[in-house]
Amino acid sequence: MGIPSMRELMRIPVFNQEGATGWGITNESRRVLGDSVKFLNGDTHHPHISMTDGSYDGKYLFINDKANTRVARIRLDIMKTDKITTIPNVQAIHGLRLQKVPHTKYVFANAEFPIPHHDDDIVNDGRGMENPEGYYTMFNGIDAESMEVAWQVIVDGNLDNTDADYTGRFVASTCYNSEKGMTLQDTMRAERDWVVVFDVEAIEAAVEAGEFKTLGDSEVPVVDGRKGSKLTRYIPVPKNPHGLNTSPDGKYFIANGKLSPTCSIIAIDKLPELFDDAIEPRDTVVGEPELGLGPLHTTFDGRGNAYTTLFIDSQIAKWNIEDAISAYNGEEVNYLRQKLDVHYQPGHNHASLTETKDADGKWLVVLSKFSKDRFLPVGPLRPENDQLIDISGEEMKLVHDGPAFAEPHDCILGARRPDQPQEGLGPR
Ligand code: K7E
Ligand code: CA
Repeated sequence: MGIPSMRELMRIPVFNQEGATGWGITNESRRVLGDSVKFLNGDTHHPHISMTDGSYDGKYLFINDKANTRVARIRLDIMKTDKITTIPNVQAIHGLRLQKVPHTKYVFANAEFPIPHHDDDIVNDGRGMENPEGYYTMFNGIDAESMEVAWQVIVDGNLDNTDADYTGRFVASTCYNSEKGMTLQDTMRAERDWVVVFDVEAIEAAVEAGEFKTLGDSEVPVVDGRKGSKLTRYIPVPKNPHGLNTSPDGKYFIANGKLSPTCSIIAIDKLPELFDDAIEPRDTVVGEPELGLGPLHTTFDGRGNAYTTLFIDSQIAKWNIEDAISAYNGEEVNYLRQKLDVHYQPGHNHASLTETKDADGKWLVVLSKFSKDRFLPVGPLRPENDQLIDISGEEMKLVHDGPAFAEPHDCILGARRPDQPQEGLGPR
C-alpha cells in the first residue's frame, strides 16, 4: 500500500492459493511452495524487512504462518515469495523479528505453544495434558539466506512476541504462559510472567561446542535454554505480556502488558551484567508506565516518544520514555503526552522506519481489528479499519480511515528506495 494514499498497489500471495496470479496452481509457484503445497491456508502475522547495520536494506521481507508453523521469504526486488520453510519440532510460529546488526543473518521466530516432548517423542494429539512437565516450546534461529533452521532453543513457559537489539547479541521474547496452563484460566493465574532474553553469541558457541541434541528425524541442533542455562535470562514482568519492541535508539526492550495496564522498560545496556549474574533480573527494568487497558504493541518516532495500542480502551497512548523512567524513579512527571481514540480494538501500530535506527516520526498506521461504524454496514462481518495518523507534530492527528478485509494484523512502513539516502524523500 502507498503512504499516505493508503491505496493498495500490489497483493503478494504467500501461504494461500490465489487465482489472479495462479499462485499455488502453476508449476513455477508449486516449486517455490515445495512441501507447503499440501497446505491450503496460512495465518500471517508479522512482516519484517531485512536490515544491514540497523537500516532496512530492501532485500527481503520475512513473514510467519502461525497455522502451519512456517516462515516465508519474499524477494522485494520482484515482490514475490521465493522460499518457505516448515519449522520442525514445534507448533505455531508466532512472534518473528530479524537480526538488525551487523546484518540480518538470522530470522528469529517464536513457537508459541508448548507441545508434548515426553522422552523426546513428539506425539501432539492432546495426550498427557495432566502432566505438562513433558511439554515445552522453542525459540528458533533461521538462516536468512539458506532459510534452513540453524538452531532451536528450549525455553520454560511459552513464547509470544520478540525483537532483537542493535548490538547483535540479544533477542528478547515475551512469555504469557509461565504457568504452563492447559486452560485459558490457568494461563492468567500469575500476576507476573516474564521476558526471556537470548544471548545469540552464547547460543552459537554452544552449538559450535556440540552442546546440543537432535529430535526425531530433524538434524537441527537443539540447545537447552531453560532456567539456569547460560544461554538465557528470565525477567519477571506483569501480566501476560504481549508485544516486544526495541526502541530505535537501541536502549530499551519494551514489553507490553496486555492484562496489565503497564509497559515494562528493560535497559539493554544492563543485560551483559545480568548474564554475568552481577545484578538481579528485575534490576534491568528501569520503568513501568501505566498507560491504559490492554497494551499490545508499541512503536516509536525516533524523538524519544513511544506509541502504544490499548486494545480495550481503543486508543493509542503517546508517552515519553525518559519521563516514564523518571516517574519510576519517584519524580513527579507526567510521561503521558496524548491519547487518541481509534476505531476500534487496535492490535499492532507501526510508525515509519520504526524498527530501524532511521525511525523518522512521520507516519503511524494503526490496524484496528474490530470496526463497528466506520463504513457501510455490510455485516455481519464489517470491514476492519486501517487508520493513518500524522505523528510529525506535537499532537497525533488522524488523517485517514481505510476499510480492510478481516483481520488486519501487522504492517511495516519502509522507504520506496531503501538503498538511497533517507533524507528529503518526503512521505513514504
Ligand atoms: Cu499482537 Cu499475532 Cu502480532 Cu495479534 S500478535 S495483535
Ligand atoms: Ca500468565
